[in-house]
Parts: sequence; C-alpha cells; structure tokens
Amino acid sequence: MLRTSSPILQPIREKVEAGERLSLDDGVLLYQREVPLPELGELANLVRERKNGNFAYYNINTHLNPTNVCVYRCTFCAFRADLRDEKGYWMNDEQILARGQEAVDAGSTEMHIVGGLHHQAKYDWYRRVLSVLHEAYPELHLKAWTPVEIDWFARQTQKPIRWVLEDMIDAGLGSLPGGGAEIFHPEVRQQICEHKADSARWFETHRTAHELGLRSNCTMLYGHIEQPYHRIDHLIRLRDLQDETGGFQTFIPLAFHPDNTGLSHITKPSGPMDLRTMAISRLMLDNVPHMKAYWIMLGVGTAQVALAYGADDIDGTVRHELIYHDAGAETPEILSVEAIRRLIEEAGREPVERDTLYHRVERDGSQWQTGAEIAVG
Ligand code: V47
Repeated sequence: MLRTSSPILQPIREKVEAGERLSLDDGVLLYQREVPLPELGELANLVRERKNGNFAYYNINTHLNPTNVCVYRCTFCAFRADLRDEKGYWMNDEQILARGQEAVDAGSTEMHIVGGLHHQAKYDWYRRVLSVLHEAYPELHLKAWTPVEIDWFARQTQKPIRWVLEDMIDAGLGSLPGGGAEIFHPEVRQQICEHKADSARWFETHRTAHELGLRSNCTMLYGHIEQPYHRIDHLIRLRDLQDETGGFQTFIPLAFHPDNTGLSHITKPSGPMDLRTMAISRLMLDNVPHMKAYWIMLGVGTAQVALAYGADDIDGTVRHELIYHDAGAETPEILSVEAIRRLIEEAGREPVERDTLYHRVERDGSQWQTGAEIAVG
C-alpha cells in the first residue's frame, strides 16, 4: 500500500495496486502536469519492484555502426551521412574484426550492431558483417539490425522478412535491438521518417523474429513533435504484440537529442519529463519484463534516479556509441564496470551483470560464463 494519495491519481492507483491494466485514457491523463511526479514515480516503482525486486541489471557491451551512409533522411537523425559526405564511412572486414577483438578483450558479452542503409552496399555485405564476427568470436552475442534494415534487406533481395531473419540467424544474429520504432502513429511517423519501414512492417519484423525464437527489445523516441496521445498509442501497440508473442525483453524510452538534426529548433526533454516518461512506460507496459534507463541518452544522474521511477536496467558499459554523441549527448563514451556498479549502488540498488538474454553472468576477469536465467515476477 502506498502512502501518498492525490485525488487525480486515485483511480489509477487502485488499478495498479490491483494489478489491473491501464487504458489509453489513463496513460494520457498521467502526462497531465496535475499528476504529481513523485507519486507517479512511487506507483511505477511498485511495479518495478514487484517484477525485479531491488536488482538493477547491466552488461558489458560495445556498439558497432558499420556504415553511417544512409539512403534515408530521417529528420531526427544526426548520425547519417550522404554518399559523398566527408564524414561518411564504410567499414571493411579488417576494421569490423578489429572491433570484435577489442570487444572480446574488454570482456564484452554483446555487440549492438546497427547502421545506415548504404546506397552501394549489397545484402551480402550486411550479412557478412555478422558472419565474420560470429565465426571469429562465437561467444559474442550479436544484437543486430532494426526492422528498418530488415525491411531494406527484404526489398533488396526480394525475399520475405522471414527469409531474411532466418538467413541472418544462420550468419550469427542473436537478437534484435529496439531501434527504428520512433513513433508509430502515422500523424507523426509521416513527418519524421516517411520513407522508411512503417509501423506495420516494424511489427511484422518483431512478430516474425519472436516466432523464430529470437528475443527483441523495443523503444520509443519522444520529445520531438509528438503529443502524449501518440506516445500512449505507441506503448499500447507494443503491449498488444507482447500479449501475442511475449518476445520483448526490454523497453527503452529514448529522449530526443536535437543537435545537428533537422529538428534542431526543438528543446531536448527535461529531466522530469524523462522520469515521467519512464514511469508511464513502466505502468502501461505491464507485460514487458524490463525497462532500461539508457545512461548514454539520459545522462548518468537522471539514469540513476530513473532506477526509482520504473527502470531496472541501465544498459551497459558501452563503447563506440555514435548515434547520440553525433546528436549532442554530453555523456562519456564509455563507463568502466566499477563506475556502472557504483552508480547503481549509489541509487540504492543491487547491481547484477546480465547477458543479452537476461542470464546472470559469472565472471573471472575477462573470462565469463552464463548462469541462471533471471526470473521476473
Ligand atoms: O532508432 C536516432 C534513436 C535509436 C536520435 O535495444 C535518436 O538495447 C534521440 O534503438 N535523438 C537507436 N534518439 C538506439 C536504440 C537503442 C539504444 C540503446 C539500447 C537499445 C537496445 C536500442 O535512436 C534510433 C532512433 O529511435 N535516435 N537519432 C536523436 N537525435
């Protein structure tokens, strides 16, 4: 039972305490300023602790963006480059393998791989990014490609999404990251990324991945041109697929960073808005086991506080992150394991190293092995 009680929150509080599902109207109401943030946080924390107790998970991971050249021009993206841009790059096998070696030397269990849709790169090159890494470093989990890329590969090869996913699994794909979701509602999607995979295609990809036994993550890009209604609609669409498949592991709310983007006139969401969005996401997505406070995007301080506003995961040590740093993120490029464990402990939580699929990791220096799967209440 919670201590505080604002009349505006009372009906929602009763539902959450009883474990009942929140509606679209409930979610939109939670974005109203009259709903006190501390009370909202307290409710989200109730759900967080029901599911994950006092644990806060992290992993040792690295990012690989094998090219930034992209045929699409999403207005929110500062990472992409044109074919002839000075900042454009396209990695070869040697560079990709060097990243793999660096990751393994640092004890990474996961490589997060996404990138641009290069005008000249054929499907076989994208497949090869995975196969060269997987052959050389079979223990490194490859969390790769968003539905935007999978849709592009399907169009390039003229094959169904299922074929592309099966072929990528054969090459070493371990799971799908949550990117490319942005905001599903067409009123917004058509304005920020009209050409790329639409919401139907995004969901088809994740549904098919789950049917093939892959786990995946999901995200929402907030704080640009969308309204609270679009955010809650987005969360409910994710919740509906999760009811069907149960394949999502983690939801990551992504705060928009405006620098060097086509939306640079927009002010970045504030800390309280980040915490509100985390808490509302935790309450709406009652069937998703984990909520990630991605420290790179939130900043370390807000990520720590978010562990009391619904989040139970902080992502990883991270190295070579470009998408947020190109868009003005001022966070460090990497955190040591000691730093990440300390920031979790400072927030009053118990740090647990996990692998990508939420097994505990038992570690002896850079040697590691996976233990039991983490049980979620
Ligand atoms: O799809 C792009 C977003 C996403 C900007 O699955 C931006 O564990 C803010 O999906 N400001 C990629 N956001 C990152 C992503 C992710 C991150 C961490 C963990 C996981 C996971 C997934 O970043 C893109 C897009 O939605 N994005 N540009 C920007 N300027």
